[in-house]
Amino acid sequence: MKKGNFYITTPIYYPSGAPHMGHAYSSIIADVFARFKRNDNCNVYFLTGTDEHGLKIQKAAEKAGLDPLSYCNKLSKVFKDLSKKLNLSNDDFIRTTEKRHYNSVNDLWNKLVKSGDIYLSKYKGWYSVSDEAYYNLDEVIDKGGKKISTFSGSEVEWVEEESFFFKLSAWQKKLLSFYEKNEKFILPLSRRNEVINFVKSGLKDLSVSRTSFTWGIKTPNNSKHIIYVWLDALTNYLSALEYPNVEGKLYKDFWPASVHVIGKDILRFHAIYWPAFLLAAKIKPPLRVFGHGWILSGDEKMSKSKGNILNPLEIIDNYGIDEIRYYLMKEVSHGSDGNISLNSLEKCINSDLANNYGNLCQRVFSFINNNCNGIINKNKNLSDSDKKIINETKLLTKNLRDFMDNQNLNNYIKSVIDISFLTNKYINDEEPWKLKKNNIDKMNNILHVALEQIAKISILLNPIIPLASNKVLDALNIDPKSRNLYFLDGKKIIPDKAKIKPLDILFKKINS
Ligand code: ME8
Repeated sequence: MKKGNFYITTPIYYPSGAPHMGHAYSSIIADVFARFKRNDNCNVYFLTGTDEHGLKIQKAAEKAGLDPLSYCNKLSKVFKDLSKKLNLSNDDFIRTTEKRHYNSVNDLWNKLVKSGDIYLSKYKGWYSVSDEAYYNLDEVIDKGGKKISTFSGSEVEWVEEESFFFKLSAWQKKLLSFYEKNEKFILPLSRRNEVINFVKSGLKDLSVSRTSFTWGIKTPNNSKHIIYVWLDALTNYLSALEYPNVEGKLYKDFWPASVHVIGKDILRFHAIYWPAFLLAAKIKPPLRVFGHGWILSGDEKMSKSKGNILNPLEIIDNYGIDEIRYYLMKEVSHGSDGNISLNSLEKCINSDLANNYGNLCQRVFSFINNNCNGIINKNKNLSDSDKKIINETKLLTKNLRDFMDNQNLNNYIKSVIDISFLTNKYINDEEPWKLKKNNIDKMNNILHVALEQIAKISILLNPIIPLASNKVLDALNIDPKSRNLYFLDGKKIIPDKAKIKPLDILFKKINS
């Protein structure tokens, strides 16, 4: 019996240039939660994809000398390839140029028209093509002769054109009461406060169509208008579930979404506009929006326009995908921004992966393979120190599900790596190699406890470093179907007679 359904999404990426670490970061976070929930026996649907309409993409295509669709076909593939390279376990990859998405956007638009939430008027104000966002007059400043958004730092242009509007102002009170009723709709809590303050300060109606360019989805009843790219893009989360077929299995199982993982720069769209559109269309809003911080290079957001990009593909080729996944998840604090560098990446690989988890596995496996023919029989009487490490591990694992349910990945990893550290210490203190001649029963128990510890740590690290942890679990002869979190409820993983296979070095230490 599955425990429940869990629908998790990444932002769909603008294929307006090469992918960078920020993209990799958003995707890996979502993948870790998806894998954890699968290991916890949930029915998981994990979605990623590309956001292909709007002026930003139209301009990128023009610059590349291609028509927009050919351009998107080419660039969307780059992002799809990246998802493989990042070892994402996504169940679907959606493109907003697909027919299924058009059907879904048209239906949502029609619902908003029908509910009386859309009206025709004229937009006059600032627009940032790079953010695909409208900004209020008080959000724009003059900098070096250019008009800049104070929110994002990107350049804005003055726009005056006929436009359909969504009555966002009418949703202010309803949104505030929605946030109040759903305390964990926005995590971390600091971001929730940001959003609530913004909504309290007053919401203006939102322009939801453009007439000055053509690359997008036409409004159903007026082909002069292109649907605002954010209304188009956000709907991808429904399109992938075959919306408007609300009687279909995918939609029934997975809507409302469990978590939209996003970067803090796109919080307004997900935490204000999206629930307002959905409430207006009488569709349940998602259960959670998790806004992670930025990856910084120096003190600036890493982005193409700033030219301070660490290329994820190059780094993966040089260091390995598990290493990058671990580093990004461990070192960058999830609520706030984090600086990354090759130097701290190397330190992290050495300290946590090579010297801690890798070393633990290697020393226990080599000893058992070299001295016990790969077989360890557990005996009855566990010593006090055996019992102590088992109990300490129980304490460290107590809150793990809770951490993951609240997207507190930093504390999760810290607890797991502490278990590995404790287990190394236990082996150092117990010195099983000294017991081979005189107390083989005690030695066997220590090694058996060590194997059980390694199995637990490997299952817990599996969502973060799937390749290495699966190598260890293979060498422990643990069936892929049994690599789940039942041990958190007291189930043993390693049989009393444990047979292991040889294990290659997991992580090479980097000498710099
Ligand atoms: O925003 N650090 O797409 P996108 C951390 N198409 N995260 C970063 C980052 C950085 N330096 N730079 C970007 C879009 N990101 C829209 C999404 S969803 C319906 C539509 C994150 O390709 C950014 O915060 O510009 C966002 O979550 C994601 O990468 C995609 O950015």
